[in-house]
Amino acid sequence: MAGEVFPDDFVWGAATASYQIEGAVREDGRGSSIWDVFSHTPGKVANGDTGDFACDHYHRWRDDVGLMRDIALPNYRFSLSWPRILPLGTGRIEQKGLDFYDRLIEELLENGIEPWVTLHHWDLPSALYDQGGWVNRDTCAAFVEFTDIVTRRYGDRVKHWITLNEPWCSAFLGYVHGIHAPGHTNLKEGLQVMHHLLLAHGLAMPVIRANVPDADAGICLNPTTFYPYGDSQEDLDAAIREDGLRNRVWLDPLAARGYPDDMVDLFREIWPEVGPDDLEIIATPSDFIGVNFYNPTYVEAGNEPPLFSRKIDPPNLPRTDMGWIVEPSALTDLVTRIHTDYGEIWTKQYIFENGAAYDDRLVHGKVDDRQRARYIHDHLAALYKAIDDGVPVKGYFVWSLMDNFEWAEGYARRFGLIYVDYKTQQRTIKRSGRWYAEVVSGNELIAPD
Ligand code: IFM
Repeated sequence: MAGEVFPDDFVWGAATASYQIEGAVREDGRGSSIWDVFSHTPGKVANGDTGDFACDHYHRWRDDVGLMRDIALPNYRFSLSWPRILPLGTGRIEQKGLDFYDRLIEELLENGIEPWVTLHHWDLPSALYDQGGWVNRDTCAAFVEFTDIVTRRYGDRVKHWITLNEPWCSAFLGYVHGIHAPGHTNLKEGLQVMHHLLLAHGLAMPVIRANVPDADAGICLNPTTFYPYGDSQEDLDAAIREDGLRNRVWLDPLAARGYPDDMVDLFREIWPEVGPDDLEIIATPSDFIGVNFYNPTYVEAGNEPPLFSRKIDPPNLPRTDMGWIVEPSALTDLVTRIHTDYGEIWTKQYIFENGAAYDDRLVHGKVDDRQRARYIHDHLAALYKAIDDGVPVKGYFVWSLMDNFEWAEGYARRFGLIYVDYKTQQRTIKRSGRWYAEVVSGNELIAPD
């Protein structure tokens, strides 16, 4: 397929997150985060990898902005490290932490690159975790304090604000499945964390508006499309339950519909404490809904509580290095569904993350990652189809700008448009990075090979 010309104002970008790229975890007064503790706990991260050095972006930020310019990147999404700015989560501000992002923002703007800032991409200050972390309602107030400080400081230059990245991961991977920090396995806690994250988002929105009146602000979720594996009613019901916990428990309250009845019923015994005004706060209007998408999920009916479903990967579909199935049409289905079901609430969707991990090799100074370019191409084609059908998707960010610390998978999984040699910290623009630069510059989808 060729010839897909995107709308003139379409936003093209690439994304990263603080703990995944910065390193310098003990420099300039930065406090500890739950990911420092988790990654240093034996057995939690593949190969014992940690974010201690990561891509050393804290020192190489200027060169990294240069690389963004080399691939003609007009927009860059990154997150702020909360413990770099508030080492204890609240109270004392670390000036050097604030200065770091000032320099980065200035450099981006001088190079014509628009900053898109995520306030919280999982690196919660350990001091807050010690007081209960996201299970403790007070963490919402701490998040508001952090939001206030950074939006006052950068709001004259940063206009795009994303409150939270993928709160489903913080709540369920972090507190229920135990595979992300802080590594708990407690469903009741996970549900309370879900509610507090939504509440923190709702409380932060008016603060962003007050400090940055012309802000474009919202939250970024990782919803996905669930397909029943078979034709039975049981498989369909299992898909509906999965959709409830991954998609509707987030989207419905944000869209002022409250928590979905089927989920409240399913988890009745352990449903979180919800204050009298909480749902109204969570439903504070936002400017967009951010969507991170990698793969759909197929499910059939199963025996395991609480969702009584089993995930099945159809054997005919290709997979990335993460083992995730590749099915781009699911992205068309997802953004179309969000528009159909929630279109009167959000008239803008942004794809804030999409991309793939492949086993890249640096050979004679080159990385020939045509599989990644193909993955991105096919997802952009799927997105174009939805846009052409009237779905208001206004932008697309590749995950990721560069290879980085892939959480529990450590450095073994590479998602970047730019290859990072972690021993030398040398960067090499991959074939996909050069191809993406051409797409962005022409505002048109071109064949990757
Ligand atoms: O690396 C992560 C990112 O931090 C959040 N979204 C998914 C990516 C790939 O797993």
